[in-house]
Amino acid sequence: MYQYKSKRTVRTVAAACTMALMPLLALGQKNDPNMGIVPAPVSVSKGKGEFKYSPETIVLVDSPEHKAVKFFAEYLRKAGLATSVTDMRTVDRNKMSLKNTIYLNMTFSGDMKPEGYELKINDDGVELKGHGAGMFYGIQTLMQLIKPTSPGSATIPCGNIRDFPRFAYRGMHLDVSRHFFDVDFVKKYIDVMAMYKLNNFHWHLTDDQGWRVEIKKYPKLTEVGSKRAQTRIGREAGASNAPSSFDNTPHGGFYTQDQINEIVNYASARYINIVPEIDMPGHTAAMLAAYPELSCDPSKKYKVGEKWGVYDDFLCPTEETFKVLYDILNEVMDMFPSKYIHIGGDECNKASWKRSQFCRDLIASQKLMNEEGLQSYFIAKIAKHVQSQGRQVIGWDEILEGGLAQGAVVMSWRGDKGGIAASQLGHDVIMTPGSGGLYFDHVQSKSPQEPLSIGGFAPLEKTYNYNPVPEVLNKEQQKHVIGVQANLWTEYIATPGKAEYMFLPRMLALSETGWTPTQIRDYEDFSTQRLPGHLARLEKFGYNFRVPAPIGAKDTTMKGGKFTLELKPSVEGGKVYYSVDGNEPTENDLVYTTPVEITVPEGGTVVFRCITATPGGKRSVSTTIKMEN
Ligand code: TNX
Repeated sequence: MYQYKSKRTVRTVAAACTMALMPLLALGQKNDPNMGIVPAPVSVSKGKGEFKYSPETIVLVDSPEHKAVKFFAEYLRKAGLATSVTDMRTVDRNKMSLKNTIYLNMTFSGDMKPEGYELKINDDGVELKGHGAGMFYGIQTLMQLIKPTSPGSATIPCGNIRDFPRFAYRGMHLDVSRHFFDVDFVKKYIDVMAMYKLNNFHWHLTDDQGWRVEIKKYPKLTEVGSKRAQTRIGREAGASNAPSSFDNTPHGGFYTQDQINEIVNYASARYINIVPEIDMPGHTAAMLAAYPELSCDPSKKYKVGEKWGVYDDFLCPTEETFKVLYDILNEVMDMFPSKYIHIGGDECNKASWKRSQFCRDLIASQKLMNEEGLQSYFIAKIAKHVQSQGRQVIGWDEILEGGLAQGAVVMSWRGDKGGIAASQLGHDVIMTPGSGGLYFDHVQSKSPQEPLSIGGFAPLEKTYNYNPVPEVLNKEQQKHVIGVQANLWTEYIATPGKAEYMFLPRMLALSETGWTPTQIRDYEDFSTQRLPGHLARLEKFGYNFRVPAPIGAKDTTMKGGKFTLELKPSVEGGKVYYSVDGNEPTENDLVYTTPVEITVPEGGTVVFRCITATPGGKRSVSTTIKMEN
């Protein structure tokens, strides 16, 4: 949106401009009602003044062993705000003054919504009420509000916040099969999820291109299945199989059960559940490379996938296969305490089943309709096994085909329709459609400067505005939408830096979709008032991210003779650089300080280009504004 300095300019310029322009609010004129917090809380009333945190401030707690309290104490220590944590049980409440204290209150009376909290910040003290996850989320909010000033000191703006999430399931997915990501990166991913109150980490551990979890009973899954000889370079479309189209570099990696344990505990300390996914019956080339006897044609030579896409060969539904899968799932359930176990079920094109006499016979003997029925038979057996251990299965929306297994939760990825159908059948669903801007492997802008990606188009605003509850559902059916998730598939994402570029800042938009009530969601407030501060904070924490275009700038062509361009850096503490000769701006170009006045000679054109540069030296892709007279 273009912003203009004065009403007079607006009128003059607007008269000369095309409809492409929707000027009007001066930047920064709108006051953020959410105290900068992401995701925006349910209710905020801003106060006056601030609480001054000093070395004398006492943190009072009901239970020092509580994991949220331990987390907060560790944060204070790392932020140089070390203070004494006093156990409330050791003091006389009647004599204790709450002045100059931060009281983490877990023993209050009265109701609190699940995962909810209440935070009161006055100039003489802070009180946070919550239980379990609620206390943890209150702490996350508090951490967003604390502004360190000098060593040992900080300020916290006064205000009252009451907050709880819209959805119980707020998820982020990570594909570690197409490219392996190490333990440190997984922890860093979990850290940022926790900062934004996301509570389910969907860990895509197996696929055609690599099996990434140690299974003691079947060691070849990792010995063989975790390594591929090489990887296809560049985009798959129209690709040849010529040796030159591969990188000739082995790729591999897996997590030992000890490492998995460590990560499960790490996540749990941050109130994040891990949903492990063992994809079946499709996306199993890595498994077949290790155990070809699980395929419909064991005489064939299978290798761990080196290209992307959907493979023809996958698991054969023999009793031997089911036995192996039950064993694998038993080990997985021992490692992951999650109520939900994801069993994939996506993109199984059934080619090898069609060729197999065994499958044809099974379809006949089980009186199934066809291969779709066989897929449903497969999933139902697996679901039954998982449920017999007291867990619930989640599957991609293909598990609807041929009949949905009892109790299965559906993850709707091919649009909303799978989610709609499943909730109408009375099943719980998690919405994660690519068409809703929730595929974080899709590009974030149409600029040729974006890095190579799988395609698709999911700009921040689209992610932000996705509505997980389709309007066609009635009230009862709507209750089956238990949450929302975004997916990070990594065919074209080989490094932590690129992964971070792809999921930030979109993860913050997702967090607000999952948490904040629809009525108070506001993209303008999110992207212009709150995001800049969060990006600066994420940069300090060592995250890479896609730097948004300067606020106020959008690729466009405008007609007219006089323009005033008012811009703002999209990252707090950053700068806007621009050029007026059409060249790509860099830090050596003009630095934006005040609104730029541009006069376009009659018959002429001015090409204005601008970027945001962050305090840490990251740059946005450039935005081009063409002005023609
Ligand atoms: C579809 S989403 C897949 C994945 C790919 C992804 C790429 C889903 C259940 N299956 O195997 O990685 O598209 O965007």
